Formats: sequence, structure tokens, C-alpha cells
Amino acid sequence: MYKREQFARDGFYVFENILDSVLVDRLQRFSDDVLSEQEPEHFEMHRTTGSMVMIDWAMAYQYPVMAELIAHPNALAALKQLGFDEPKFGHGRIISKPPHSPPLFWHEDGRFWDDPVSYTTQPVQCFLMYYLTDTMSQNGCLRVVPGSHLKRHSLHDEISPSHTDDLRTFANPDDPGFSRVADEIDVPVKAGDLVMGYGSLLHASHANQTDQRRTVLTMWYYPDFVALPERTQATVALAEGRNSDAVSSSIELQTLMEPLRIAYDGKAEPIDIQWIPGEGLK
Ligand SMILES: O=C(O)CCC(=O)C(=O)O
Repeated sequence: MYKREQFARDGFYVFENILDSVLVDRLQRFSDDVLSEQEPEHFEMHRTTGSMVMIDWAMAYQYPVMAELIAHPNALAALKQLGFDEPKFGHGRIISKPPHSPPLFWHEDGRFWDDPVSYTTQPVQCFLMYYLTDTMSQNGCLRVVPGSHLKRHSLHDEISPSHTDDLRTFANPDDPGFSRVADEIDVPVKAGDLVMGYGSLLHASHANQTDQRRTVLTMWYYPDFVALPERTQATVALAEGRNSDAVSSSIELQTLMEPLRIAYDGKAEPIDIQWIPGEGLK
């Protein structure tokens, strides 16, 4: 089966060996440095993700290793293999589970559910996840429900539509968000692999039961932005606007990053952000 078809059917695809170990080490140092600057409250607020540090364009221009990751030729080649020749980048997050930390709750990050495009195989927003250590169930690997970006699952009606404080802090381990479901699968990877997926795919992660930190860089792209209907483009441009308004004085970094910038100059009216899937998800 073609990669694009598998991606559209399952909602995710794993590309092996995208980043070499030198870059993974540099990304590890970058994320450790940024994490060390966070206040203790940040980690208390985000016990289930571990951390939730924004990577915007200003950060990518401040830390060239980030720009290198965002515009990495192997990542762009992986996108191309799925048929996405002109991807755009929005923002990212440093999500780092400390040793012996709880699982991450089931959620999906679709926020365009009032847009008919979200009910088709045409992706709007996709994650490119880079785990900086090998992952397995013991240290908190990703879990997904394949196909849940296109098909309603019981979890859609059981879980909270938003990242509430109770979910973030693991206030109630019996919350349905922390349940196991029959059709979930683990997605263990090697450091340097790339997990690409639809933002609207149901996903979660296991607890980290080890003595080592487990970091993922979740990078949000709009892989087929140029092919989206104008109203969707207008919505995306508005939603990402503030994250991507930074410019750089470095010609080199600008040249690397500019092709990935989201731009919409037309007059189409944006659609309201909607985090909850509608009845169109059957
Ligand atoms: O921590 C993980 O493994 C998953 C992170 C995640 O759910 C996200 O970035 O949306």
C-alpha cells in the first residue's frame, strides 16, 4: 500500500532514521537548557505531559538548531513522500516526561471541527513528533487509536474536549482519559525516528516508569496548506498568526525558514475554532 494511503487510513506513519545522533544530541541539549529555565510551577501544572513549552518562530530564530529541525531536508523529504511538496510550519512544543511520571491522557488536537475539511482525509494540521530517546511502554511511548481521525470512537464521547487542570495534574487517575481501550496500539520508536500524524488522531502516552527523562518535540505543520480551501487557509493563518510573526536578522535562517511560513492574503472569512468533533464524525 502506498504510504499516503496508509497515512490517511491509520492517521499516522512512522519514518525511521530521519535525524542523525549528532542532531538528536544537540536537540537534547537544547531542550534540557530550555527546560532548566522553566519555573517549578510549570512542571506542577503539566504533570501528565511533563512539560508544555512553546516553540514559536522567535525561538526557532533564537536557537538555530530548532530552525535546522523545522526545515530538515529529511523531514521535508518524508513529507514529500506523502505527497506534501509545500508544507508550512506553525509552532511546536517541548513535551518532556520526567522520571517516574504519570501517563498522558487520551486527547486529539483537532481544532478545526467546524470546517468540513476535518471530516475528510485531507489533512489540515499534522504533528511531526521527534522522540529524543528510544521509547517503549516502560518509559512512556506514544499510544494511538488507528483510524480515529476519521471514525468516531467511544473515547470521543467519554473524554474531556479540553486539557483541563485535573487532567494535566493527574488529579483523578480513574478519569476515562487515563483508560486503556481495546483498539489502542503502542508506537515505540528509536531516537531520531519521525512520527507523523493527523492532529485529530486520538493519542496518549504511557507513564514513564524509568529513571530517565523522556522528551518529545512535537512540531505542528500544515502539510498541504496550499491545497486547502481558502476559508481553511484563512482560519489557519489566524490561528497561527502570533506564533509565526518573528523575523530574523540572519539571512541564512530566513532563507531556511521563509518557505515554511504560513501566509494568507485573501479575503475569505476564517471559521471559528472548534475543538469538539461534530456529528459529521460517525
Ligand atoms: O508525550 C507524548 O508522547 C505525546 C505528546 C502529545 O500528545 C502531543 O504532543 O500532542
